[in-house]
Amino acid sequence: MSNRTFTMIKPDAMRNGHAGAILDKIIKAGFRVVALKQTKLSQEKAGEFYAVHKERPFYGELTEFMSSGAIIAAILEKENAVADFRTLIGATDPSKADEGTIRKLFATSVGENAVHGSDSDENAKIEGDFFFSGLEQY
Ligand code: FUP
Repeated sequence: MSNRTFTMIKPDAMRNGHAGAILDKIIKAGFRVVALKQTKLSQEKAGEFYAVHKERPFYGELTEFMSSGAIIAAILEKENAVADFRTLIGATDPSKADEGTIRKLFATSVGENAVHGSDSDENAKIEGDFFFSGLEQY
């Protein structure tokens, strides 16, 4: 187990002014920041990141939304990082997310759900390397 996961604070949460509160919750939950940056994806880059969803009906909307404004990308470290982070953010659909989770608190809809969290150790590594060079991961 790598003990690392990858997250993005999505454009909705950035626009709504929730980035600081979300980072605070993440750090207070015991995650160490390995790498962090603010950036903006082109629709092409967003499409590359979400290539696994290429055939899904929401792919166009997803890549348009994810390239609609600034995001914060980060690699996080903690024992059992992938599973614990997904517990912290809650269900993909915020209306189904548990009380106190980041998506319950800050997300607006299933499409604009405030944060991303990797779903496996393998994807955490791929996604972290998508945004950060080895030198930027400490
Ligand atoms: P998650 O792992 O919780 O981020 O969820 P998925 O990998 O299933 O979906 C990735 C992103 O696709 C979601 F964050 C939002 C978008 N999505 C939709 O817009 N509609 C859906 O029905 C499912 C996902």
